[in-house]
Amino acid sequence: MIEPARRVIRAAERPITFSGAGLSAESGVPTFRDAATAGLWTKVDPTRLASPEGFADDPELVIGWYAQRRRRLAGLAPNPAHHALAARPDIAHITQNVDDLLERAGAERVLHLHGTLLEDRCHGCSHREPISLADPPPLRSCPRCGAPMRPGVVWFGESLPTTAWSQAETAAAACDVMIVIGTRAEVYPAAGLIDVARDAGAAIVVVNAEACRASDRADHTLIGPAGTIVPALLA
Ligand code: BV8
Repeated sequence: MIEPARRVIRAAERPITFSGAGLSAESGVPTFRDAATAGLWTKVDPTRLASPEGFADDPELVIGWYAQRRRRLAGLAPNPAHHALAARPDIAHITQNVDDLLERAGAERVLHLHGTLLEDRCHGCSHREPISLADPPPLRSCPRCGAPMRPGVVWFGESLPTTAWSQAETAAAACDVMIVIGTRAEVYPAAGLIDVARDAGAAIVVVNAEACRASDRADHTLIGPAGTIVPALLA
C-alpha cells in the first residue's frame, strides 16, 4: 500500500503536509478526542474550554487546563514522524497543532493555523509574550492594557491568524501533493485546505490511525501510526 504513495511523493515538485493531533500523539500529546478518555481532562469538554465563552465562564479553570498541557508538553519529545518531516526543508508544513515538536525536530517552514502554546497574548489588545512551558504563568493581566492574558492559541469561534492562513491557502492551491497526517479533518476552515489542494489537482495522501473524513477525499490512504508510516513514506 505504501509504495504507490511513496512514488507519488517522490515525483512531486511541490509537496506539502497538513497535520493534526495524530502527528504528535506518539510523543505523548493527547489528541482532542483522546482528551475525553485520556483521564487528563475527563471532567472537562475541550471544545468548551478552548473557547472565549469557556474562558469568560471560568478563566481560572481554562488557564489551569493550559498550564497542565504546557507542563506536559515541556517533558515530551518529537517522534520519528516529526524528525522525518523536519528532514525535508523543501516541504512546507501546515499544522493545526499548537505544540512545538516539529520545530524541536528542526523543521523551519511550519505554519501554525491554530496558534501556539509557547506564548500568551492579551485578550484585549495585540500584546504578546513568550512563556515557559515548564513553568507556565497563572491567570494574569496584560501589562499594557489590564485585560486578561490568555494562551496564544485560536479558540473555537475565533478567527485564524491572517498571515498563517493566507500562506497556507496559497501553499494548498499551489501544491501537487498534500500529505494529510493525523487529523479527523472536522475543524474548519483548516480542514477545507484539503479541498483547496484537491481542487487544484493535487494528489491527497492520508496517514491516519483510522479512516476519517480526510480519507474520503484521498487518492492514497495509509492506516496506521504516523511515527511508523511517515518516515517510510519519505525515506
Ligand atoms: C472559526 C487550538 C469563524 C486550541 C483548536 C459555531 C460557532 C463558531 C464557529 C463554529 C461553529 N460551528 C462550527 C464552527 C467552526 C469551528 C469548527 O470547525 N467547529 C467544529 C467542532 C465543527 N471552527 C472554528 O471555530 C474556527 N474559527 O470558524 O472562526 C470566524 C470567522 C471570522 C471571524 C470570527 C470567527 C477555529 C477553530 C480552531 C479551534 N482551535 N485548537 C487548543 O488546542 O486548545 S482546534 C483543535 O481541535 C485542534 O487544534 C485540532 O484542530 C482540532 C482537533 O482536530 P484533530 O487535530 O483532527 O484532532 P482529533 O483528535 O480530532 O483527530 C486526531 C486524528 O489522529 C484522529 O483521526 C486519530 O485517529 C488520529 N491519530 C491518533 N493517533 C495517531 C493518529 N494518526 C496517526 N498516528 C497516530 N499515532
